Amino acid sequence: MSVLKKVKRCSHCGAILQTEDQTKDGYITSVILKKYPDGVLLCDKCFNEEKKEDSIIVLNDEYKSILETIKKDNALVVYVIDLFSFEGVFPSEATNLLSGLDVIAVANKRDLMPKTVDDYELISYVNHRLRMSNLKVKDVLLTSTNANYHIDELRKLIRDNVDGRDVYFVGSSTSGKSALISEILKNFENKTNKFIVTYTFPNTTLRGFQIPIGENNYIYEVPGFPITNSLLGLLEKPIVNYIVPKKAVEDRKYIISDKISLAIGGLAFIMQLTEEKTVLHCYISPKINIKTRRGDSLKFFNGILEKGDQTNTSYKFRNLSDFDIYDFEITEKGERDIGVLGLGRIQFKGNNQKFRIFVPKGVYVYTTRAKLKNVK
Ligand SMILES: Nc1nc2c(ncn2[C@@H]2O[C@H](COP(=O)(O)OP(=O)(O)OP(=O)(O)O)[C@@H](O)[C@H]2O)c(=O)[nH]1
Ligand SMILES: [Mg+2]
Repeated sequence: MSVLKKVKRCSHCGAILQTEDQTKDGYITSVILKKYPDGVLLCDKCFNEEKKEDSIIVLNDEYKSILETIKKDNALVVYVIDLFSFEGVFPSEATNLLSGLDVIAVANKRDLMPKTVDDYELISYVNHRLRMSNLKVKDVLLTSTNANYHIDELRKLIRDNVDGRDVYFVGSSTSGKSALISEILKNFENKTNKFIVTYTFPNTTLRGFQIPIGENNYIYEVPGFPITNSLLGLLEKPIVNYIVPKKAVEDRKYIISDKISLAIGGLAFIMQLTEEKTVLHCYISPKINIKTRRGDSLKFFNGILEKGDQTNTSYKFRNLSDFDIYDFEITEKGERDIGVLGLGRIQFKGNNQKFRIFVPKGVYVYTTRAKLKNVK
């Protein structure tokens, strides 16, 4: 009897999928092919390219022009990082343009991280992430504007390093630059005969405050990097209020396996493709419901999307087709994080797991060494 079999192709480049030769077109890991015989599949090459593209933030010319001005000015850079929503805030275009300048890295929103974790551990993590950028970091400081934490220290660090130069606060939008500057100004004595004014950056239409700190030097707040790869930049305002925690997030613990998957509201969905159980520690705003379900997992997540609870789903992402799908193969041992930019992070012990993760289209999802080493 003759046998007719449909040939599977990569949905992106069209190459015929094959599992034998990694160097040839259409190569795909066999476990993915077996697990999803009917799914839409990408060859490994297209899959990896897609992943890279999604994490890139494109800076417009006006923005680049500001960074060039900072470079020419040989200014002191205060690089503000949102400690809660951290990865993906280093657009390489920006760090390249700022390379060589003195940088003070300020990891803000310390109050959202657990109190039980010591600063040393957090600083070591921030240093680890900064090493991957080209920045010449002179010091790292953890701050919180809400808890008035290390504001005096920041003032002092700037004073000790300014050396008559201009100071530019840069960082992604919503990292807390304005909040930090206004805290600093609470104890600020203007010893110059100039005023604080709004200022248009040269060759751009972008504006910020100009604060005189010496006869010839100023503090400037640079408009934030766009956060179009974060849920904070992609979701509608009311739901952003639910995903941004108001205080330190507590660990919420769940077990998943190839039979049990996990939904984080209607905003992210995690399936495991390998069998052994994994304990997931979710550091996500308590206002977002986290649920696990055994069995037909996609139906489960689809059900959540269809229900459309306004506190846990976005009207912009209501169908599975509105989600990007990533497969992560965890090859490292030890504590790892999976992060969904803007939503939070999920910590687990690396054990050769393969995860399939659904996130709203365009959102950056990543895996790194865990931000916190010890999970209780
Ligand atoms: N929990 C917490 N929230 C903070 C902290 N600092 C700032 N925020 C909040 O973060 C949000 C953004 O703060 P902004 O100071 O406006 O951020 P920005 O970096 O100036 O943003 P752009 O001007 O858009 O680039 C606001 O809702 C602040 O209340 C902090 O230390 N802890
Ligand atoms: Mg601002």
